[in-house]
Amino acid sequence: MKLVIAIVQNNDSQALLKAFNEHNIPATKLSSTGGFLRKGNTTFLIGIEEKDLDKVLSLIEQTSKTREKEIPPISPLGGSVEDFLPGLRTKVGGATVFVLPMEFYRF
Ligand code: 2BA
Repeated sequence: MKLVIAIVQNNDSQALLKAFNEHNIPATKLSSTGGFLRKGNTTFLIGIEEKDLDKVLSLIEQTSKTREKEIPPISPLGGSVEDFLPGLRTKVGGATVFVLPMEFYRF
């Protein structure tokens, strides 16, 4: 068996949890804090058979991988921020994943 430890951004955690539930992947969700930025993130513990590993990694990638997003046009001046910062984009998401060999017991 394998233990997958996946650290994702809080914003992606609900979509990932939904995907795990839809695919009958057992998961435990923990609130965690990044040691460098000291911001909240979410850590999932997933205990699975080796045959399900690719599916789990693919779900994490689909919901949480780093991608670019347009910053919403909000301006204190009343106009659109895009008027003076056209096409402003930022990176969101990202997953750090560890896969460990595991022995599984349930008491
Ligand atoms: P990421 O590398 O995408 O890491 C996101 C979060 O994943 C980290 O949050 C940490 O909670 C976890 N993580 C990443 N690598 C890990 C590892 N090898 N072992 C255990 N947990 C790990 P933060 O620590 O708050 O880091 C946030 C972001 O700051 C990192 O994004 C990276 O881009 C940057 N960063 C982290 N440490 C850095 C350093 N020493 N110097 C420069 N940048 C750093």
